[in-house]
Amino acid sequence: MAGLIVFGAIKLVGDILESQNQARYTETMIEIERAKLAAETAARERAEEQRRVETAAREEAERQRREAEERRREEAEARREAEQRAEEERRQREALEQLMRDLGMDPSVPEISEEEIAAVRQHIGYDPDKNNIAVTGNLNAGKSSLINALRNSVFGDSDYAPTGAAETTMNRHKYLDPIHADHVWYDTPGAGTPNVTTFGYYRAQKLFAYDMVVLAHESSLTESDVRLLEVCQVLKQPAVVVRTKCDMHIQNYMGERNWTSDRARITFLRDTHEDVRKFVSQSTLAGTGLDPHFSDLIISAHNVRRLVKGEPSPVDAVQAFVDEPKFLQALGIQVPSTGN
Ligand SMILES: Nc1nc2c(ncn2[C@@H]2O[C@H](COP(=O)(O)OP(=O)(O)O)[C@@H](O)[C@H]2O)c(=O)[nH]1
Ligand SMILES: [Mg+2]
Repeated sequence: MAGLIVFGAIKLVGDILESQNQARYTETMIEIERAKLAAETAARERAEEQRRVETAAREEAERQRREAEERRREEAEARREAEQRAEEERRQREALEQLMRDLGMDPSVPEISEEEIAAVRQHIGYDPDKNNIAVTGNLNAGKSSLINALRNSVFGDSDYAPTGAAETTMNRHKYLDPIHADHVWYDTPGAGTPNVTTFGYYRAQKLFAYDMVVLAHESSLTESDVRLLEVCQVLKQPAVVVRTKCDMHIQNYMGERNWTSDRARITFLRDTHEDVRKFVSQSTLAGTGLDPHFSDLIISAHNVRRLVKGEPSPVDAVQAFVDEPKFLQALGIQVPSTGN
């Protein structure tokens, strides 16, 4: 009996120990499982982190590659544009040099030296404090009449510029202006010099010495008028082209075609603008980088005088102002208020 009890006790102890072992074992196993899980999670997270780092590195490399490619593309584009610009400039230079040769200039030498300009200015009585403006154009173009009108000088005045067929200006003449004190006018002989190039003419007339040149012509523009303007443009000399005697031209349109003055005026103005458009469209300045556009200001000496005196425009279509206000503006003269 006692043996049974002892056995029972031993078994009980054994069972207890067994179950304790079992519990410890289970706990251990759980811990091992937990540790494994934690290790796996950590490994996964590390792998995940590693992937993130690699993806970021790949994306960064891709971004840098794209940026470099974009830079290369921009550089290539800039190179192409620079080449195109250089090519365009080369073409313009060649066209300009060709134009200069056509005008009688040598593109390889500076045209007129500072010394020559200074010497000529001294000779003609150039006034450095004033606007020195030369009026040039063919005989009978209306140059002297224009200079008288601008200064409101009338026949009989001591400084009246001689006009008319018999009164040709053989030499250059300087006229002070009592109305526009900061302007000096130079009447030029204007007779064409035969067998010289346009630049030869420009040089013989010493037009380079003036601050501005008024190129006066009377009826249609001619090739030589436009060429002279081109010399001024090439040399960057301010120039104003004027078509004089518009009253006479409109009167002629009326007489020849038996038209009303209104119709004659409209048609004359239209024809003149068409004439200029034709020259602009055929201009050899195209391609040289110089602007082929120019104005051919339509004026009469009578109206220039009226305007200078502050008189209003006549209402009659033959006499009414055309471009006279623009002409004065182009000369740097304040246009008087005329009340119309
Ligand atoms: N109807 C008219 N005749 C003018 C005008 N301007 C000049 N004339 C006349 O044209 C002729 C020549 O003018 P002139 O000034 O001597 O020309 P220049 O040789 O260029 O100096 C003269 O008989 C002037 O009276 C104008 O605007 N209208
Ligand atoms: Mg004259």
